[in-house]
Amino acid sequence: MSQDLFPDTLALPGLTYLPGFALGDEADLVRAVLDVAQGAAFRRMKTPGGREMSAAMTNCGAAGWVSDAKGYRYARLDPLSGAPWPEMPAIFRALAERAAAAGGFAGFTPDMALINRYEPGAGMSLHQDIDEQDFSAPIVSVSLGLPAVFLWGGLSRAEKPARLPLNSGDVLVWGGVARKFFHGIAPVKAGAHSLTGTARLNLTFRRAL
Ligand SMILES: O=C(O)CCC(=O)C(=O)O
Ligand SMILES: [Mn+2]
Repeated sequence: MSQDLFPDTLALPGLTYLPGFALGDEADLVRAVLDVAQGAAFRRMKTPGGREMSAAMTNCGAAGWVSDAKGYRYARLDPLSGAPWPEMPAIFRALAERAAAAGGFAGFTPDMALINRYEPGAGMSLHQDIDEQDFSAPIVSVSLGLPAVFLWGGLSRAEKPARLPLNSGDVLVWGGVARKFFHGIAPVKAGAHSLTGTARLNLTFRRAL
């Protein structure tokens, strides 16, 4: 069932919250993440300013999101191995397409997924997803493992973000006028989850190329 976050206002259209949408696929999704990580290890990238990000990342699909001294970008090859990123698991693509359709973006097919791994204390500061070629495509974001608080701002960094608690199996879809809204993840609290242990995993599906 889809649920509009702020049904009484037009202030934040474009974000669809699908609580528990991926619950039936949780175990298979986590297994697929481990498969991807066999081919392209999780690593903590550096911002262009030289700061190590707190979330560890890897990618699958036609390109991977990377960050280093040269900036943020999509790369067809994994800079760690020099090889293409692992293929996107079929279960990833199927879930992303179903969720996008449920969020009003029927026909969306991701060409990559960025996978974030948050250990306790790790988070993601407010940012926009703006390195992709095609902003008509939405972002589909899947949460697995430890809970987190999603921060949902606006078009300007100054806007105070709303706080949306996310649990394992929850999916968010945002696009259209909200495609470039600032968002982030508050530092993840320590805990244990039967499938992911001490971590939260996030799959972010995009049309990057
Ligand atoms: O972990 C999340 O839920 C959000 C991740 C995110 O915004 C990103 O990878 O760009
Ligand atoms: Mn993002």
